[in-house]
Amino acid sequence: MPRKVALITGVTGQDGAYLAEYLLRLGYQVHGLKRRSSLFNTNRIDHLYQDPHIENRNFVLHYGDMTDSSNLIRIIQETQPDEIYNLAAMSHVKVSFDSPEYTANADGIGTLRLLEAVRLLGFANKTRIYQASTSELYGLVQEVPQSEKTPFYPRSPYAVAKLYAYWITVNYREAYGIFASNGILFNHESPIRGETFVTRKITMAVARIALGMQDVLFLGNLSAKRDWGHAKDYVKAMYLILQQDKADDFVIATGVTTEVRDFVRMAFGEVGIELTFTGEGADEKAFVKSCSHPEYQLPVGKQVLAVDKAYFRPTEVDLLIGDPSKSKKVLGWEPEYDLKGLVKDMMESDIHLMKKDKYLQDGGYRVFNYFE
Ligand code: NAP
Ligand code: G4F
Repeated sequence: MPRKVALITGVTGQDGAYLAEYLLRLGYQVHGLKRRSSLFNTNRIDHLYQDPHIENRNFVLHYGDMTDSSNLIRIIQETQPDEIYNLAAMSHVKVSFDSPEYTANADGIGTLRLLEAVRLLGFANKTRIYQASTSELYGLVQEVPQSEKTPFYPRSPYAVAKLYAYWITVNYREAYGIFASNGILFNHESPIRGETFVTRKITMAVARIALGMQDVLFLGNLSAKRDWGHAKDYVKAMYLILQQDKADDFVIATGVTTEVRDFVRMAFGEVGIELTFTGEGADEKAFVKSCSHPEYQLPVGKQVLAVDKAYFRPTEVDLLIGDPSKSKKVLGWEPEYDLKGLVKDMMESDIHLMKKDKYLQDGGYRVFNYFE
């Protein structure tokens, strides 16, 4: 059997890294689209890197950008992929309010460029396309829990751009018969989650606070609720979506929702620190109530959390909770991690990383990366 060829846009991101690893393990040749940047942006995939002089290598990176049609056409023509996973996006909801036009271009029109490239190259019957759609499409939710049938109500430039990407994917499927599917993924996190998303911001700060390297964690809306899963489980769903007989759209979620505030509690809990919360809204604070871990002892009553209104969004998504029944039934997808397992995985990793950071701060020197 010739090995299957996959092209992943956004290969340097959280999901791109896990998906590349997963597909390589399945025997795929994986091509990844990466952006040129003035500093290396390949930390998450450095362990997969293969020297260009290796013959017949199975992991190849190409410079490109979702805002550049000609490079997408060239890369697709050169690589002739059986499957494209379109994960590239300006993926930060709050930042999309600051860069709405760029977000629309990269996340919305970028998806159109990819679909058009496949069509123009005559690959409509060869190449299957996975589109990274999002639970942010539900925004001001019209139904609880949210399923494939729930109407969308996007609440940010990011979500509106992704709404275009969702529908243009459906349209190319219906108009040209392209195998193009949307995965409507609810929030998924991991030890390699971007450091400005709330879960990773929390686990990194808790690790630093426990080690005496940070004083207080500043967050925005603590009452927002999210359905958080583990990215390792979610990339398996992406793969399954492209292995079906028929292109279709699927919700991928755990079906459990949790407040940001409770994620904070759970993360501190992993280092044996119990908190008490006082106040409301922008005046809410959290203090150390007790410390049960011998290594992480903080003074009882120490403030560790405050709210900073700068992190509030002009329009917020208050509650997300997905109904994954269709993906469980049709794809046979079952997540391995629950929220407790996710928080534990992230906390262990960040404690490990911060201990090394502390070692460096204390004058030590050691080269390390996320996957050590
Ligand atoms: P991420 O960590 O932010 O990764 C985004 C990737 O896209 C990075 O590789 C980034 O490159 C690349 N990228 C950004 N703009 C680009 C452009 N103009 N051209 C080419 N590449 C570009 O996001 P993620 O968490 O892995 O999410 C993957 C996809 O799923 C995204 O489309 C996201 O919107 C969507 N999604 C994520 C979640 C979630 O909870 N994680 C849920 C639903 C949907 P750099 O490394 O150079 O920045
Ligand atoms: O971690 P977040 O930034 O993720 P958000 O906005 O839900 O978006 C993520 O998940 C989407 C899927 O639903 C993806 F499509 C998207 O690409 C991204 O991966 O924020 C989660 C919640 C929000 O309600 C936010 O207001 O946490 C709240 N929050 C409170 N304090 C904060 C903070 N978010 C961030 N980033 N930083 C804070 O300090």
